[in-house]
Amino acid sequence: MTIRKFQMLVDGAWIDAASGRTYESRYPATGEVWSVLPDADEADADRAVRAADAAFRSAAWRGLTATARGKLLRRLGDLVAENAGELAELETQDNGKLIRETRGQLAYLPEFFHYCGGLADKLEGSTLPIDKADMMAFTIHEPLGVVAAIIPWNSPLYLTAIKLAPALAAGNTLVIKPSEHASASILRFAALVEEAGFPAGVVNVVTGLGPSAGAALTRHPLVRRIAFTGGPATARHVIRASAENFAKLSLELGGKSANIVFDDADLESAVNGAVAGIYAASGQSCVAGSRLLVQDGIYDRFVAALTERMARIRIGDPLDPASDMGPMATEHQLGVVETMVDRAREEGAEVLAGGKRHAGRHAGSGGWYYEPTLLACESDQMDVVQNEVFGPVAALMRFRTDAEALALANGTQYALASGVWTRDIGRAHRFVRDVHAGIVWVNTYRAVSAMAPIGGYGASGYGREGGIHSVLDYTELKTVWINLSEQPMGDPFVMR
Ligand code: TXE
Repeated sequence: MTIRKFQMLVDGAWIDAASGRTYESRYPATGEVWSVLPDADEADADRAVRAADAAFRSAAWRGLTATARGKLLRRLGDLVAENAGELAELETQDNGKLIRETRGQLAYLPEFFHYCGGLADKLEGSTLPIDKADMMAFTIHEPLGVVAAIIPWNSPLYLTAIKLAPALAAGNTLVIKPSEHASASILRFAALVEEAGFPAGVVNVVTGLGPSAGAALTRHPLVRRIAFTGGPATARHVIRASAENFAKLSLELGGKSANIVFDDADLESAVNGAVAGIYAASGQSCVAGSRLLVQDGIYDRFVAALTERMARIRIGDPLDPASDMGPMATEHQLGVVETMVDRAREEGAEVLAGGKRHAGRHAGSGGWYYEPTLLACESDQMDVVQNEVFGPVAALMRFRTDAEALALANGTQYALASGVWTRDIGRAHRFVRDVHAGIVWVNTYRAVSAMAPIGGYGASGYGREGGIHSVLDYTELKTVWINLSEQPMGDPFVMR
């Protein structure tokens, strides 16, 4: 395999790390090194934030009308569409996600830029019907300044687009820190940002490790907003960093989402929904339906149909469009999956399918494959029922009543997504009302759109990405008061 060398983008220049240090990234299907990237540290992060801050204040960016910003975003969306094939291949090479999935994501990705581009000049403030005589008051949405976008490895371009498009629509500038395991597609994307015509410094990309480059970025005094997707442990570092610079935060931290199948569900749809929820993307998805709660009456038929469907999942090279499931993105993550399944066995889980590594297509070459795994769990206190695996492992539980299903669904620290499979509209709506989750899918799973917010409660984080509000979330609200009176201002010691 020929090794590709990448540089990072700071202030319109493609550069190496100031220290000259690099790190390697591996192809998850074989474990071979395929790329070398700049290992940025505090000095590089500082340079990038200063460039973004200067760009934020520059006439080249601040002087643009919101309409002009919107046009740039739409042009960027067009460029992403034109280069979708190359971007998808780079991402698959980097994180081992199926080419079918990355191509699908890339085909949709331009919508984020088109949608937010359209919103750029529609961020209207309001005139307040103020209850004070001779006063007029109104609000203005202003950009915040430099945004630090911290991206994980599982869906680099999608998770970048959902941050960058609203941030730029609102007039901010960015420094993006991709995951050290998957930076290549974001670097290629950054070249398209330049090609679209965004001024130098508006979008910067700093590659490097979390504790060095990532930490330096999130605590930088000039950063005004941090958009983070990753795990809860890292999120705690990010929250602490924001205590230094008072940056506004949005955190998307994954989940332990319940996919709930009732007796009256359409069996085929529910089985496909379960597979889509936990085995698509090898379970490396924030919204993975990693808990399968199945009602007593349909349980045996559901398990039989699901295990039969699982046996037909084709595990293989992610670059092969015929593969259904690829490897884990990192060797570390493979270890996490193995450890959690072993612990589940010790805690009494019954392995109904999978439960071990898989050789993949490159047998003996060290690819990081794990079999689609189904674990029947008796107690909801088991580690695998309570904590995110971030792999192709479903914890299966049986329930009898609606109340029991709801108690199980709401019984973890996470609250990102949930799926409900039923043909009873009243039951579906009761769940929508009562389930503790930021997203509820009824008779479908993993549907996403530029127009639909994503985000959770509790340990799944806070803030929402996607939709109209995501753009407003990258703004500061200014309130303006104008005294219309011709009289001089009176008593200075009382509130007006
Ligand atoms: O993520 P990290 P990891 C979950 C999943 C997984 C676990 C750990 O359960 O097993 O998190 O994965 C950067 N300051 N999710 O370790 O560390 C890091 O370089 C600032 C769920 O890979 O959270 C990367 O760019 N940044 C999730 C980003 O944070 C730091 C997706 C995310 O890495 C940093 C991924 C620091 N101190 C994992 N340390 C989801 N919500 O979908 C690291 N980073």
